[in-house]
Amino acid sequence: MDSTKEIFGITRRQFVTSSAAVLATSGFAHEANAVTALARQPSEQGKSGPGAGRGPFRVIIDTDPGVDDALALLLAMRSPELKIEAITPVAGNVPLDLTLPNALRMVEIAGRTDIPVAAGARAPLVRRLVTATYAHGENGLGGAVFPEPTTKPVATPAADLIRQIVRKYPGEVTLITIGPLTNIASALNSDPELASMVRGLVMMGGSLSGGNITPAAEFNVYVDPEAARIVFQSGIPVTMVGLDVTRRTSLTDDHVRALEAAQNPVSQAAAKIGRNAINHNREGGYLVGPNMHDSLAVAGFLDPAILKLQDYYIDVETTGELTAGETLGYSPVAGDLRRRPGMEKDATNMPIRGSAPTLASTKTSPVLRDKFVPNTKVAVEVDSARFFDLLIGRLSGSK
Ligand SMILES: [Ca+2]
Repeated sequence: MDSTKEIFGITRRQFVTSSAAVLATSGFAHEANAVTALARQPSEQGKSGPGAGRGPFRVIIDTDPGVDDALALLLAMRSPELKIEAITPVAGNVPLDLTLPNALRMVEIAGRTDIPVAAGARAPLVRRLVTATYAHGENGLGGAVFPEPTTKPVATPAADLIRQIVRKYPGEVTLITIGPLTNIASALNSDPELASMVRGLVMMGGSLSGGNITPAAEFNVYVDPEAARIVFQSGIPVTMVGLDVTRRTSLTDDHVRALEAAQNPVSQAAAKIGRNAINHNREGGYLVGPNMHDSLAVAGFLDPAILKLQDYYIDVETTGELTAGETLGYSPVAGDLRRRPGMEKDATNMPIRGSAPTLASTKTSPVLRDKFVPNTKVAVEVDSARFFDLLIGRLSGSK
């Protein structure tokens, strides 16, 4: 499958062309176009909103459960729009020895042991693993305890399974990644043609407004920045659902009470995880949260009206002593770089530069890209109420 394959109902070439062309038109048109990236999916059948008979869409969910991963997995498994081809745990919030059984627990709770679960990477590509037990508890589920799973993972390693599934359904599989990107990067590294066969990648990760594990970096990208960079530069159309929007999705007592009231195993498990997470957050003295980062990425795929997207060129800082894992977003139509109507065309020529040369270097200032070409649609606004309607409704079984 070459670069003309279909993505969201348009070809990859059209995706790039339309993204570039729209920059030459008005800011409003740009915005309108940006919003359509995810919205193309429901429009395929002329319907809108969740549960409108769309799909099913083939997806692989790459995850590091993780409190919000657990709820995201349960949401996905309760969503008829998704044909979940595999769940591929990776080391992240907690080590693989916990993320793998946690994923299997969620599959059992949802009664979806038909979904293959494949063990992924134990460590990032070139770094030591940094975990987030401070946020997710020692067991990764905020201290909510569930029985040991009896379901076993499949024998195929995650990166191999990702490659096999994408090759089996070229142009059809969307990767939903809600953990560090090690498994995906490993799959892409093993098969140079693979990226062109992936329909799209919806990522919880990154931020254009500061980090959550360092001032610069969001956790998933911080853990494996080299892997994230491979993904952003792969040519796969990426939708980045980062802290810019996920910070606006605080789980509340009311949400948890709604889950507790519903008498089904998924809702009860989600309530237990949610209750523990809220308590854990309060004990930590936080004023807001816990945020449902990962569920938002899944929900945004299910119901594109939840997120507003904007075209960016995203790259990842990998060498900064203080900034490794930072996602840099270039847009010639954002902030001070906005041009008046009719002048946006020039802005697409914006070169993307690295740091200035040092006195010891004979090189001129490196130009990383000679002009702006978007590679990512970044979620810049979220309809949080609509998101929680979907999340709580699906988990409780009322929607
Ligand atoms: Ca996660």
